[in-house]
Amino acid sequence: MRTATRCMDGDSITNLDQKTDSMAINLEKGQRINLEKSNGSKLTNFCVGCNWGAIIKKSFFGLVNNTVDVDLDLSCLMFDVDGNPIDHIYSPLYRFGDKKIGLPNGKLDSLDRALHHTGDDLQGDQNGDDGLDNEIITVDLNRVNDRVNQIVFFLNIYNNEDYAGDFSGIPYASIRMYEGTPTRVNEVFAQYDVATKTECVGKRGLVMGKLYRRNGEWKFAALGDAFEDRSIVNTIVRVIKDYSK
Ligand SMILES: [Ca+2]
Ligand SMILES: [Ca+2]
Repeated sequence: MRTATRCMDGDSITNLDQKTDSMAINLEKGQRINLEKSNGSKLTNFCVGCNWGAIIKKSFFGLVNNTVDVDLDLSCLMFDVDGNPIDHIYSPLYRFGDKKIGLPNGKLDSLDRALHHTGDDLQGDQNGDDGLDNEIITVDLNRVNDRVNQIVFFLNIYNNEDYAGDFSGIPYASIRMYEGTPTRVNEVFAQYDVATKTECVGKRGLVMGKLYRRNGEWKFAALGDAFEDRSIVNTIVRVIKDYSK
């Protein structure tokens, strides 16, 4: 079972209890989660992943399928206790440093090697839901640099020629946090369905949630704030401005 308790600042906190409940928490906007299991041990190694599918259009009589690739990008930014951005993970295909727009080039590893991105998927599942996440950031909280006080995760639709629509036009897109590896899901403990959420209609950027330290403990807060952002740059600037503390 999971219990909702009150923490000091009045926010409702959901505790994880993996031993007696295999159902994942369906994240709601603003929900906060204690990264603690029923036996009191801390959840320190887990994956944050996004599973999505390309758009498959059946032609007349369903004889030929046309597939429209969908390129979602899972990213995160790290902040110190004062809200200064000190590290990032986003696709290395974003060469912002070369364009000199004040943002660094993308990379797949955090400086402290605590977080790792499996790589930029440009297409989505081509043959229906394979049950695996297309982009994953693995997290080892024990290795996170002491200076990092907050890690904000966000999702964007890459603005390419294939797909110019919003989250609601994707056959399925969901974010989840789970124990396991990028190729093996042991236990999903929280999930959020992007493609079916009404607040994601017309939106192309989603500030998903954040890991943050409080009194030496890591916690997770689901944010679920969706925006029309046409480019990941819009979302990066937004996260730095509005979600850094
Ligand atoms: Ca991608
Ligand atoms: Ca997949």
